[in-house]
Amino acid sequence: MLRPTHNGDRYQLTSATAMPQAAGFLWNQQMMIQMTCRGYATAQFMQPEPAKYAHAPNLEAKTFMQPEQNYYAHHPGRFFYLKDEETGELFSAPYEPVRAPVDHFTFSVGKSDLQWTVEHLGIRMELTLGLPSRDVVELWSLRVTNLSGRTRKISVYPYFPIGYMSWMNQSGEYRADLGGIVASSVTPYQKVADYFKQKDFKDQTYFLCEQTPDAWDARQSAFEGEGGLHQPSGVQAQHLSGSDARYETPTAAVQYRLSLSAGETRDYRFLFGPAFDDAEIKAIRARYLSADAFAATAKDYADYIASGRGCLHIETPDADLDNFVNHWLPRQVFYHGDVNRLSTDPQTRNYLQDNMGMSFIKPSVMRKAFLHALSQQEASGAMPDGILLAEGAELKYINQVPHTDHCVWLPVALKVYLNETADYDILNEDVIGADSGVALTVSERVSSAMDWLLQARDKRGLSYIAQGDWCDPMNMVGYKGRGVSGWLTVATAYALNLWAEICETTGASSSLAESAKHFRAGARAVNRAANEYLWDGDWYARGITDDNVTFGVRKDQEGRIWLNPQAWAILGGAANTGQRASMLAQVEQQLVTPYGVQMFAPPYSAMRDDVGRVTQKHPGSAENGAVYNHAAIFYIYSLYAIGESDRAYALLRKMLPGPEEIDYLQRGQLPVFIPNYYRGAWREYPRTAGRSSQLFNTGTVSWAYLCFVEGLCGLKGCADGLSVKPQLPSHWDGIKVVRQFRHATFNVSIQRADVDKIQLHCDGKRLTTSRITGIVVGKTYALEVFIPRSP
Ligand code: CEZ
Repeated sequence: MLRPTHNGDRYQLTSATAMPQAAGFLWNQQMMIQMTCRGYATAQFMQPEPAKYAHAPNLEAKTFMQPEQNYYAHHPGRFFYLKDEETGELFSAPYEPVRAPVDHFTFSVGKSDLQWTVEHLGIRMELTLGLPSRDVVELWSLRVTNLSGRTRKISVYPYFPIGYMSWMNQSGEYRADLGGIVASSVTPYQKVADYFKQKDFKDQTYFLCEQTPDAWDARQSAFEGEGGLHQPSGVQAQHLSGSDARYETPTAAVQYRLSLSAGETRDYRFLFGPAFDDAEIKAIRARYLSADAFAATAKDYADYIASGRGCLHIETPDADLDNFVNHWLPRQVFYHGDVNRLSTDPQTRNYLQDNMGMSFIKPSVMRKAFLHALSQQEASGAMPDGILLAEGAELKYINQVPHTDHCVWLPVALKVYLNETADYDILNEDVIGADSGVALTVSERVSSAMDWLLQARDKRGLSYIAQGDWCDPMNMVGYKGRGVSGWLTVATAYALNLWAEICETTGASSSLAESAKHFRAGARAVNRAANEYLWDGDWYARGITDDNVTFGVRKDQEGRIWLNPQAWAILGGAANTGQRASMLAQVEQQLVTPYGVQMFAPPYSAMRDDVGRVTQKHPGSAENGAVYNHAAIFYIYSLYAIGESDRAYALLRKMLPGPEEIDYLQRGQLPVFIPNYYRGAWREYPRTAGRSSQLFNTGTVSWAYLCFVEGLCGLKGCADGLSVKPQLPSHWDGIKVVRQFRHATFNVSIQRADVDKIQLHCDGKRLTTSRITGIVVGKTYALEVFIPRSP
């Protein structure tokens, strides 16, 4: 049903019904498209805010990308009907809208294209979707082959619904001069000011055909008629009717009537996308609509994707894991760092963590993003809720709700960048405040952010939560101004310690040495407060409400134990060895499921109005007790930090669907990305537990890559080189790794042997330390690492 090909750089699904939501996605800096195996599509492009060129058939609300989207018969998609002209039989590729059982189905997800092969009625249809690396346009190719051994008369109908474009103005028609269907609209607005913002929008949607079709429909109702999408009236007729749409819902359906001799093949190419005007459509056609241009574009796009290939190649006993780490995980990290989730105002924590991942792929991107984020720091040292990326961008959605954690992510992201690059010069870089115009160095700004965290605490020394911390929807713990976050308290200690460590490492100036002392002392104070007020006997509480109720504690029926405070108490040093042991045991007992570790348990079944809207989400979905992978990866990272290699690996492996078929079916997702969550509520709702959100926007991936690089493989950068401390799960004998690091290549073999501590050989010579220093740019090193048999 599901198999990797070509060394795992493609995954093929051979059923359209086993995992109906299974999807792949492609993007460039201007657009993104996610397509399910059955042909439904969700696409967006930036102008500069996210916009659509194929719409739902009804008025749509604007929102950020959502998990677990439901698809329905009229959902936007890209479909190809095929009719046998002799018998009238019909099917559609990939699968929707006809849903005819076909003889052969393959959905093949590649890193730089999506393909389908569908065979039925003795005809094969092969579809490929590609994107260019810059422009907003879908490149579709269709190959039709007659497999039946006799001459056939068929009609093929590409059908690309355009949907309800606008309540002000929408239309569509076939344009012989442009060679396709063009739908026009005016993006609705009411304020005069919006006219000036929107007048340059790409309000046209085109569907261009390389070969002139025999017939077409540009009006949805004419194409669909009384037959419905399973049997459109247009398709039942001999010819599509040549309709237009005049303030009616437009569509793009065209017909090719053909006679194919036995074995004959025909190739077609189409373009689909948004444009401003005819001139732009003509230019797009000229640039892309030919066999040569398709080939050149595919190569260019593959190069673009390959430019995000990451710094790690592994060969372990688990081939599916290798596929994921070598091909798909860096791709998803690259997506996040390259396009910032197609948002012009990413949440500050997302922006910093998504770019943190770029440290492994294109460190210069992370550097620039870090400086950009700091330029929006407030005079108080606080970081804003979102980082504005485009001129005229505004803080939207969740960024209008005050959250108190954003400063934490500065040292977290910076540390990863410094480990990877040793670019300590960045600390002396001047950053000019966007509002204030004041120049401060990076280290001054990070210090002021850390001081902000230190002062944003109550009399007890616990961190205020306002209307949320990392957990966005935890909006009512502290909205009256008194509630505190247990997680943010221990995370503050982690941030302070990280920053102190960076200051100590550079150590050059005495002021940095002073800062280090100051922040170490701050972290100790914070941790003392955490232990005094938040330790509940076996684990840390999640917080204390405005009305002084401690929650996330033993006596709670719901939301009893939360993962984040435990993970970050390990990282930040609040927890001593004894506390760690009891936390780990409780997490194991209360939170670990076959699909990963839940963010908390039990899920809330009803509103708790001193915690907030997180408790109103469906139990087991999203933040309400799902296996929320971002929270899970913090915990995994903390396990690697304390050498809990087996626990860490077991949970890390569960981020990935499979490899057993039953697990794929339950999760419903291909192993080509990590979703933001798998359903939790494993005890309460086992039927849905494990189901993927299908949402590939998640802060998880930069941390997951970090866990593979620095945790599992233990190949972590330090100021003067590369430190080597692998943490293989105990059932593995050895692995091979190729690690790109500071412009050198390390071919690493890690083997269990009869040694009592790690032994390192570099280019045949035994080293006395476990780090490689004096790394030479361009050089290839051979490392042999022997690790003890029992950890
Ligand atoms: O958004 C994510 C945020 O992007 O939720 C995480 C948070 O740390 C990330 O920064 C945990 O709360 O508003 C909501 O209720 C949504 O659930 C968002 O919080 C959530 C969405 O999954 C984003 O795609």
